[in-house]
Order: sequence, then structure tokens, then C-alpha cells
Amino acid sequence: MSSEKSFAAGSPAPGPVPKDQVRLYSMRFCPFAQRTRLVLHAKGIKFETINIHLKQKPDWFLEKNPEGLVPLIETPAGEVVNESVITSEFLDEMYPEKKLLPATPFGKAQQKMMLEHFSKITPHLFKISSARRKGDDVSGLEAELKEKFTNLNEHLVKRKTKFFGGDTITFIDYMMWPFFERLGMFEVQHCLDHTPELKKWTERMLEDPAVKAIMHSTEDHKTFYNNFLDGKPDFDYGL
Ligand SMILES: N[C@@H](CCC(=O)N[C@@H](CS)C(=O)NCC(=O)O)C(=O)O
Repeated sequence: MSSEKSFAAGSPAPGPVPKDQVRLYSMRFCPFAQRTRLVLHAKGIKFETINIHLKQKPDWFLEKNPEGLVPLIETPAGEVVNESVITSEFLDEMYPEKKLLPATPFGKAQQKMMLEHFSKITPHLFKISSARRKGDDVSGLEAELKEKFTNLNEHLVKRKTKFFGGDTITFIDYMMWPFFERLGMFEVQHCLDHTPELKKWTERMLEDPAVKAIMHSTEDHKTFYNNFLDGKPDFDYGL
């Protein structure tokens, strides 16, 4: 697709997925879709993107995914897969040339356990920003976040590795990254001050070509997010 502009209700349905690629239904500022996009970029998979206007979803999108969520992957064979982690694992298996998940059952299980723990951190970030917006005292919530970051930091210290799955980037790093890219947007960047290894991990991630290729600045994230919270998201912001 030549344009990144979002498709809204009433827009014509895209044709079949071209034979040699996959199609991603996405939204440019969605942290979950960013996971799938990171995997697509990191593995060098040929894909096209259809961004969806999530406040006015086209019927043809809802037919593919009645839950109405992005990310969604569609293959030329008509297979449709949703949920960020599931789409990412699906792509990793479908294109086995550069595997992001470890080969061993235990290695895979370790990453999935870590992801399960991490899935409890993401709602906490949204909780902090919504409490702050209401003018509530967020010091208790921030203390909890620091504790969660300390656990992640400990993980890196114990393993003595640069990334969460070893000395090179793997699946788990990409699944966690979109939320770290948004620490400034959530105004919790200072919560990394006492977790030096985790902070170093964020710096290393910023050097990764896939991360660099699709990242937004904190300023852009903030603008999008504030408009979103005000009920006026601009899915085409910056285009
Ligand atoms: N658990 C889902 C969450 C995906 C999600 O929440 N996507 C949001 C955009 S960031 C969405 O599609 N929202 C549309 C809606 O809520 O109607 C995943 O990991 O893929």
C-alpha cells in the first residue's frame, strides 16, 4: 500500500494479499502492533500495511476480526491471525530463516514465562498515567513500577547478558520494547534511575535497526496519546 493513511468506515476493501508477502492491519501508534512490526522488520519479511481508523472501523476489517483489534496478519492463503504475541510467533515460525524465538523447548518456555510476567507491567503504566491525569498522587504506583523494573534488572544482572534472551536481540526484547519506547509518554522515565542494567538495555535497543526504523519520538507519542485520551485520536498524526 502506498499510503500510511488510515482506512475508515466506507473506504473500499483492499484486494487479495499479494502472493509473495503478508499483510499487516495496524495503527501507527499502537504498542501491540509495534511488536508485530518489529518482528516483520527484524526478519526482513516482505509485507504491506493497512492502517485502520480504530474509531470508525471499516466493515471489511470487522469481518476479518470481529474483536476489532489490531494487529492482525493476513496471508495470501487467507489465514488470519490476531493478538500481538501470537502474530509475532506465527511470523517467526512461518519465516524460519532468522529465528527470534530460541530453538529449545526450555528457551522458548523461559521467554514465554518472562512475557507472562511482563504482561502485568503494561496495564500498570496506563494506570499511572490515568491517575496522574486525574491529579492523584502516583508515588505509590511509581514505587510498585520501580519494584517491577528492579526484577527485570535483576534478570539481566543474573544472566550477565546484554539482552533478555542472550547477547543478541531475541523475541522477548521486541515484545517488551514498545512499552519502554513510551516511558517518556507515560512520564515514568525516572523509574529507570535505579536499574542501571535495564537502562543500558534500553540504550542498546535504541541502536537496533528494526527499532530505529519504526520508532516515534516521545513528543509524537505524547501528542497522539493526549489526543487519544481527550477522545480525539488522530490516527494520521504526522503524515
Ligand atoms: N491483546 C491485544 C491488544 C491489542 C490492542 O489493544 N489494540 C488496540 C490498539 S493499541 C486496538 O486495536 N484497539 C481498538 C479497539 O479497542 O476498538 C494484542 O496484544 O494484540
